[in-house]
Amino acid sequence: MKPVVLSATGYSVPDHSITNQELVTSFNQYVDLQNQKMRTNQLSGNAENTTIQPPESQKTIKALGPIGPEPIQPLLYSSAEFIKKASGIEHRYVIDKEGILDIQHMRPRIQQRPDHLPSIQCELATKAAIDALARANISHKEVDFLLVASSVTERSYPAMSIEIQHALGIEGFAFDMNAACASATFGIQTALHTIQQGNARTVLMVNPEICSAHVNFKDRDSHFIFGDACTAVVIQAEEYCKSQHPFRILGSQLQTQFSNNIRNNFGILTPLDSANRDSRDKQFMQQGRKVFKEVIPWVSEVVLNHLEKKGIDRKQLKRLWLHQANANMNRLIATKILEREPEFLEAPTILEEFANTSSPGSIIAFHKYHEDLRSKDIGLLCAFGAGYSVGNIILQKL
Ligand code: CO8
Repeated sequence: MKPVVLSATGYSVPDHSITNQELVTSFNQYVDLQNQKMRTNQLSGNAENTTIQPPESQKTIKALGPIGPEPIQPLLYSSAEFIKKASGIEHRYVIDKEGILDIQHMRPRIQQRPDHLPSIQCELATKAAIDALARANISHKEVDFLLVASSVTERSYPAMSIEIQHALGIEGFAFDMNAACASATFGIQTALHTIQQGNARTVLMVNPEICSAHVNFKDRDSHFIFGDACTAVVIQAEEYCKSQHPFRILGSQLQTQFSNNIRNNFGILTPLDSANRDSRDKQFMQQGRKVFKEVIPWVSEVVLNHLEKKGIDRKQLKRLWLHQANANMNRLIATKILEREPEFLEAPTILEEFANTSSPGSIIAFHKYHEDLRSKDIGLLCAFGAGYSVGNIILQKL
């Protein structure tokens, strides 16, 4: 088989960013407002008619008092300390800060662009792609295949990839694919096989994600989880590689297993169901604790099986570039794989700055922490998420 390398990566983020404290301050103001409205409704005897209901995910700390037939379920405050401790997240980049923090709105304010202008994902992807191409030391003319691999695309057709291909002036072909948070690893395997079959020499994969558009910023359990970003990866037949830090792809393995624990409903069919267009399930929903418990053993097992199949001992792993959803989850997965607690550089996290960006997460971790590895060092890029889906790519520095 033709040797194939991951030549270089790049990334881009939107201009706006939000700290945990900013997010929590706005969320808690929203909580105060809702609780005040519920209390007023109760006092005026309108409790049954109120349209303000606590989200299902919110639990009660205490009832506000014996002021109506039913105890009022007040919404609970969020906390920056909880967010940091439970997830490792401190900050996130977003496409629109003001709309998210406005307690009357609580979602990004963005307008549809006219057809002749680049779409938002195209803009993010183009920036990341230019960064990756420069690091790979190649021109867009050397790319034969442009692949978009991401959790969501802002439009189904024309494919985002074809728009991005056009914006970059790339010839050849392009298409979009989706494997949720694991998309980038599924994309790398797609690129690897396309190159090995002789259908491309150089592939440019981009992973544009506008996660903040799907987040329910009124939901205490998940309002802090996501950020927006895009990564780009150049994958090439080794003979064409001109980059300074190439990694040969030693193997790839993908696995999927159905689960409703991370879910979003109805997609492009949403406009057809006018009564439920704005219902909670049209945004990101998850049973976070269940995901945490189920995914850790599964991912570790898939990784260890893959290593065994390739005849690689876990002690040979110098670095794990894991999906970036939760720092505690990554520490536990790394501990199972390495059979000991990892040092920071053995399984680096980028959640502090970026939060969970879905498909770009493991690639951003790779991007920031790979240049120090030495020739022949082996690392593992592993992404996992909704589906469930997991993708492993074993890499060796040339
Ligand atoms: N502030 C203060 N307290 C809180 C908050 C908050 N914001 N939220 C919850 N709490 C409270 C709870 O009420 C609970 O209180 P009590 O103990 O009294 O019941 C307590 O904190 C503990 O709650 P949890 O058990 O829920 O907390 P965890 O420690 O489990 O942490 C996490 C919650 C961070 C969500 C954690 O479970 C987690 O990260 N799980 C893994 C999730 C994961 O990896 N999901 C993958 C999602 S990404 C993906 O697949 C891509 C999908 C496509 C993306 C599309 C873009 C949007």
